[in-house]
Amino acid sequence: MRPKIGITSYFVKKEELNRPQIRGLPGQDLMVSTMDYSRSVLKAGGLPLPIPLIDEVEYINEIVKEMDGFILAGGTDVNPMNFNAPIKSSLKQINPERDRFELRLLSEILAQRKPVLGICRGFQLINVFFGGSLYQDISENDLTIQEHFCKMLPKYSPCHPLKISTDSKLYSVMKNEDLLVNSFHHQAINDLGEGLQEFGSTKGGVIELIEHKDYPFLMAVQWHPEMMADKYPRQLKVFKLLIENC
Ligand SMILES: [Mn+2]
Repeated sequence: MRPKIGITSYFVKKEELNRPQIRGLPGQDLMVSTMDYSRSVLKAGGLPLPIPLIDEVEYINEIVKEMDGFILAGGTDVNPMNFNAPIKSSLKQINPERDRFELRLLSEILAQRKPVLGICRGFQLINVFFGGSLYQDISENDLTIQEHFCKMLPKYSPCHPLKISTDSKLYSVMKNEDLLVNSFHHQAINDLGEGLQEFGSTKGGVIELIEHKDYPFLMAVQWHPEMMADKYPRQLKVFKLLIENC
């Protein structure tokens, strides 16, 4: 039996959809999940199951019980109000409903001791969950001039190097400290959350790989391995690691 992997999705409100609508009818909210996550999970040996944003306690409890592991996926910015910071003009689109749902979901995932992998927004959300903070825009961090939102490149294309620690779980499967990763984020970790450990960062000091110190399997990456896995099969190991830990 393949482990069932719940994948969080975009919640696209009807107000955000411009006409002509691509799918659905006027007045309908949509759940959107990019195919790269599901394809990568399947290829890595898991059963991908994108999950809708339904912010109800019973639903959350049951979905966590039902799944063997979770991916907190990419998406819009995390609302700085979640870490008690004032909103700055550099902030891009936020979705408070998704923040609230995913923070509750993560809390239940941890309560039921299920393995979890965070990607991009998921990486940032995990940090905020544990009491950490974010740079609302990476330019606030004047350590780096490196571009981290490489929209001028194809989705799979390496954008910057990353050094990972030999003590990390990821190193145990990658067998290499030096990775080249894509990059589609403009927020970044500032203060690290309680219990989290940094296991990889750029030369400029941008944190891109974290794990929880005590929890059985909680790993998060700032880049998008699901977009790279086809062209760079080594990136599939990120998903294999999650699945091995289910
Ligand atoms: Mn980056």
